[in-house]
Amino acid sequence: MRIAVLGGDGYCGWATALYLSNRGHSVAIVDNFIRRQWDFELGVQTLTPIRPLSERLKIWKELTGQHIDLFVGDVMDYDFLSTTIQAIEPDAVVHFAEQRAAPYSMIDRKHAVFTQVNNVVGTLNLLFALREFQPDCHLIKLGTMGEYGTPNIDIEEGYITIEHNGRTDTVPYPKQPGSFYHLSKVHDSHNIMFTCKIWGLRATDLNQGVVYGTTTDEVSMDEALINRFDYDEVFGTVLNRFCVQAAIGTPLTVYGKGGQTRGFLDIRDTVRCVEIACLNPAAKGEFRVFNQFTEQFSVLDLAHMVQAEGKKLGLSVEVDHIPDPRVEAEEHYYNAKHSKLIELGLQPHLLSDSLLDSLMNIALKYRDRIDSAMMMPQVNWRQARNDRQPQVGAAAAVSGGAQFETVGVGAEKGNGNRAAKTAKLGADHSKR
Ligand code: NAD
Ligand code: USQ
Repeated sequence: MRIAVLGGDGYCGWATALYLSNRGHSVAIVDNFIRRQWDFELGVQTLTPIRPLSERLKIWKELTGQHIDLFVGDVMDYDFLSTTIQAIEPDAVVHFAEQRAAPYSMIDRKHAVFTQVNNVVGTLNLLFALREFQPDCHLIKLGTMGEYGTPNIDIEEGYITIEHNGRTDTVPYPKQPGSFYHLSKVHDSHNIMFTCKIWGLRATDLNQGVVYGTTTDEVSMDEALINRFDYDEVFGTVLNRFCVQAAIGTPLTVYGKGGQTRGFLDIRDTVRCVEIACLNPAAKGEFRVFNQFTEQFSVLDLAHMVQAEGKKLGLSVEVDHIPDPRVEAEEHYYNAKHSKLIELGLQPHLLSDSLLDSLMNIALKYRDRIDSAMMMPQVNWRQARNDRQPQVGAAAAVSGGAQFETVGVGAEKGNGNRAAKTAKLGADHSKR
C-alpha cells in the first residue's frame, strides 16, 4: 500500500514509518520538525540521542534498501498539504502530526490556542485535501483514550447505545476530556465524523492510551535509527518518566493519590495497530473508532512495578506522592473496552518484567543525558498562566502558534511563498 505518515519524525510516527516500510509498504513521511523546536523552547532533550531525519532515512535505505520519501512542511499550510497528497496519492494516511502534550497545552493562553489551532486546522486541512484529491483514501487518525475522561460507567469503543424515554439510538460515547490538548482531539473526532457523513470519506479514529517503550525491531537495527524517549514534565509520559527517575535515584513523582487509571500500550503494539487499521480499511462513509491500548494500570500500580523492578537491578527506588498539578480524579472507576483490534489480529506485548527491565536499561544506558531538574511538574492546571521559563528557541515555537491565533486562513496567506517552495521540494523528492 502507499501510506503517508504525517508526523513521521515523532515518537510514534518514526517507529510506525519504519515498521510499515519494513513490511513492504511504500511510505512517505510528512513533518515540519516542530517537535524538535518544542524541545528547544522548553530547554529539554530526549533521553536518547536522535539523529536528523534525513540522516535516519539515509541509514534506513543503506540497511534495508527501502526508500522512504520525505515531504517537509506544515499540515496547517493547505497549499503544501494538498500538493503533497497529490504527489503521494496515498491509499492510507496515518495522521500523527499534532501537538500531543497535555501539560504543554495548559501552560498559558498562547499554548492552548496554538495546540488547538495546530491540531484542529491541520486535521481540517487534511479532510479537505482528501475530499478534493484522494477521496477513497483511508484516514487513520490518532485520537486518545483521554477523549472519554474517566466516567463512572464502562467506556465503549466510540459509540454507546442509549435508551431514552422509550426510544433507542446509538450515539458517540460522551466526551469529558481533561486538558486543552485532549479537547483538541474531541474537536478533531467531530470534524472527521462529520466529513465521513457529508462527503463519504472513510476514517478510523485510534483512541490510543499512553504509549511506553522506545524499541521496535526496526529501530533496534542501528543506533542511528534510535527513537525519541521523552521524560521531562511536559512531554514525558508517566512510565517512561518513572523508569528514568528510578535510574538516577530520584523519587518517583506520583501525582496525588496515584489512583488515576489509564490504558497503556507498548510502542511495538502502536505500530502493529496502525498496520491492522491500514489493512482493514473503514467502509466508505464510515467513521470507525478503535480503543488502542492493551492493559490498564493506575499510576500507583506502575510506581510499585518500577520499584520492584529497580530492586532486582540493585536500585533503591522511593515513591513520592506530590500534589497533583492537574485537575483530574485521583481515584475513580475505570473499565474501557478494547477488543476490536484484538479481533483483527493484534497480539499484545504486555508489560512483563522483561519489558520493564529493558526500559530501565535504556534509562541506565543514557543516564548521563538525564537532567534531574526536569522531574518536578511546573505546569499547574489551576492557573491560567504558568511561568515555564522559555529557553533558546521559545520565540520561534510559540510565536509560530501566535501568528495562527487570528485563524488559519490568514496564516495560510502569510505562508504562501514558503508553502509553495516546500511543496515543490516534497514533490521533486517523491520522483526519486
Ligand atoms: P510527537 O510529538 O513525538 O510527534 C508528532 C510529530 O508531528 C512531530 O514530529 C512533529 O514535528 C509533527 N507535527 C506536529 N505538528 C505538525 C504540523 N502542524 N505539521 C507537520 N508536522 C507536525 O508525538 P507522538 O508521541 O509521536 O504522538 C503522535 C500522535 O499520537 C499524536 O497525535 C498524539 O496525540 C497521539 N498519541 C500519542 C500518545 C503517546 O503516548 N505518545 C498516546 C496517545 C495518542
Ligand atoms: N502522572 C503522574 N506522575 C508523572 C506524570 C504523570 O502521576 O510524573 C499521571 C498524570 O497525572 C496522569 C497520568 O499519569 O494521571 C498519565 O499522564 P501522562 O503524562 O503519562 O499522559 P497524558 O498526559 O494523559 O498524555 C499521554 C500522551 C498523550 C496521549 C495520552 C493518552 O502525552 O499524547 O493522548 O497519553 S491518554 O492518557 O489515554 O489520554
